[in-house]
Amino acid sequence: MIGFKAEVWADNWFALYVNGELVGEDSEPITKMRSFNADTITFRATYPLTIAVVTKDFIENDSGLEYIGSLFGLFKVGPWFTLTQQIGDGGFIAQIRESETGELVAATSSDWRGYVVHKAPLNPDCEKSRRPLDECVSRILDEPEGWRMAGFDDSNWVRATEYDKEEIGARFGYNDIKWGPAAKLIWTNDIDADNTILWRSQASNP
Ligand SMILES: [Ca+2]
Ligand SMILES: [Ca+2]
Repeated sequence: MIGFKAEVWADNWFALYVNGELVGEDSEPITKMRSFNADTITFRATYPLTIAVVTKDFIENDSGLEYIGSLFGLFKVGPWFTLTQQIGDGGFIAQIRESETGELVAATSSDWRGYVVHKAPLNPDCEKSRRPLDECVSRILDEPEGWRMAGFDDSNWVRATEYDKEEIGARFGYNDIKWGPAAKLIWTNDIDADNTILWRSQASNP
């Protein structure tokens, strides 16, 4: 077993699995408003690493919207108030180093593959609806069996799309980590509607 250090920033939440085991998750709950913290997670594992991550963009319910019926995202004033109710967006970056040598062994990039299990709204014109659960359409899938394990076939999953800081609006905790040039901000090609994504990558002994 070797010691590793993973650094992760997610808009808004993540859970990290290595070789099928949960090694850590976002230290702030997804329900915390504007959760843009970075996390450092240490763990021990044996090469090759099968890295599996769940990322979630915050949504208030299956409509895919956030700040439903709220004023400036601060407090609820009633189901008729839709000023800041919106479709939020996601984003995610991670890098993993060997603890002892500091050598980078994994980093998010377009080589990562993703599978969207919660997509909403499919009809973005429902964004200011007063009845979003009735009017926004979602597509929700089960997690595929065994997707965190080494032998899982992810060849039909989509390749990640890389984004820059401005496109994702990466801030706060994002700036607390020294990201190596190999680590890219990723999501699928739809940062708005794709809310919960499963990600996979592999790392072998460098
Ligand atoms: Ca978000
Ligand atoms: Ca969203």
